[in-house]
Amino acid sequence: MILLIEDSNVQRIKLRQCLHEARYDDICEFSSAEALLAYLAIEENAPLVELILIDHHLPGLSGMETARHLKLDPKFKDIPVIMLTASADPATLEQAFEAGVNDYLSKPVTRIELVARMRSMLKLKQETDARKLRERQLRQNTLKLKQMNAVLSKKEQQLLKLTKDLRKLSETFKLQSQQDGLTGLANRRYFDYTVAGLWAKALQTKTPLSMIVLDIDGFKAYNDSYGHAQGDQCLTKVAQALKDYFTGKKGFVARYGGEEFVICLPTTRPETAYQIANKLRASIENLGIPHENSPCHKVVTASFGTAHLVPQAGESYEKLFQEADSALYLAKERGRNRVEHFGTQILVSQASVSANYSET
Ligand code: GH3
Ligand code: MG
Ligand code: MG
Ligand code: MG
Repeated sequence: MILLIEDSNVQRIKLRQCLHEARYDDICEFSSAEALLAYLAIEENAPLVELILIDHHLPGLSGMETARHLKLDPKFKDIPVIMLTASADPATLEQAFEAGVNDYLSKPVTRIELVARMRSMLKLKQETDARKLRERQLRQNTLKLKQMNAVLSKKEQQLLKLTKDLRKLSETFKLQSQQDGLTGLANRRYFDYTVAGLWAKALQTKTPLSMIVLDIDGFKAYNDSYGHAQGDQCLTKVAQALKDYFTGKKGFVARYGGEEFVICLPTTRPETAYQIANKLRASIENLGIPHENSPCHKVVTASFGTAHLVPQAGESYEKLFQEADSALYLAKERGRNRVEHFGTQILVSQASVSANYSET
């Protein structure tokens, strides 16, 4: 839409005629700047305006003053203004351009000149509008991108935390699947897994393996006398004594089940395994846990069986365990709170075990 502001009816009709001839039909006419401003003040009108043709000499606000007024308002500042003036003296024109007038036409206006100026102004307006639209879209896209980035980085952080939590959980599960809940020692399952590995390695390197099995004496009676909860505490203390002994030493300790524990010692001589078992036996006795109804003592004790072999193809670590278990059975039979070795390799009595064995 083109706005035409001209106070002279004659001029207005002439201009309208020119515009129609040039196929500009969407024209809105005013006879004063005030009427124009009132029209523009209605919000929905301004976006429709493509060009303003304004006479310089008007009653009230002049064309130049109106241009200044419009250019100060962000809503109208991009509407091209062509001023129609009878006096084209340089000083007036300079003022007009300073005020924000985009172009001028000298009166009397010719159709050719009018159309040429209008075309270039309308082209400029279209380009300005297109650029503003692109800028607006760019701003919106940048904003969207920023929002998406923020969401993404939040999601990324959540994912990282989730991964960390999952890893922690999986470590906890792994530990739980390997540990005995009461004593914190390796459980039977992890014992089987680890000892199978130690056995395979010993078989490959043709090195010996020793095993110690121990079982608390009269533990049923202990539970009966002191209660199951205290029985648990007793198991924990015995397990701790085993852990303490093996801290910094080779030897894989596990709770085999109930009040029975097992230790696997790679590359260890039978005498050494026997001596270690005796030290463990003494340290359990020395815990001094009262056991009034023990079948062999007044404190908690344990019986031990040891066994030793160099793994052979076709055998399994269960053989070694069974031999150590048989020796344990013998220790129970022979009065408890003692160590027996499977087979005949060790014919040392407890009394003759010297404290100077090297534990290798
Ligand atoms: P022995 O000297 O021949 O080994 O006799 P014992 O009484 O120690 O052996 P027995 O096999 O008769 O009893 C073992 C007891 O150990 C029975 C069982 O209730 C108890 N026990 C097994 N596991 C646990 C446990 O986790 N906590 C407690 N408090 N007791 C347990
Ligand atoms: Mg006039
Ligand atoms: Mg027992
Ligand atoms: Mg038992």
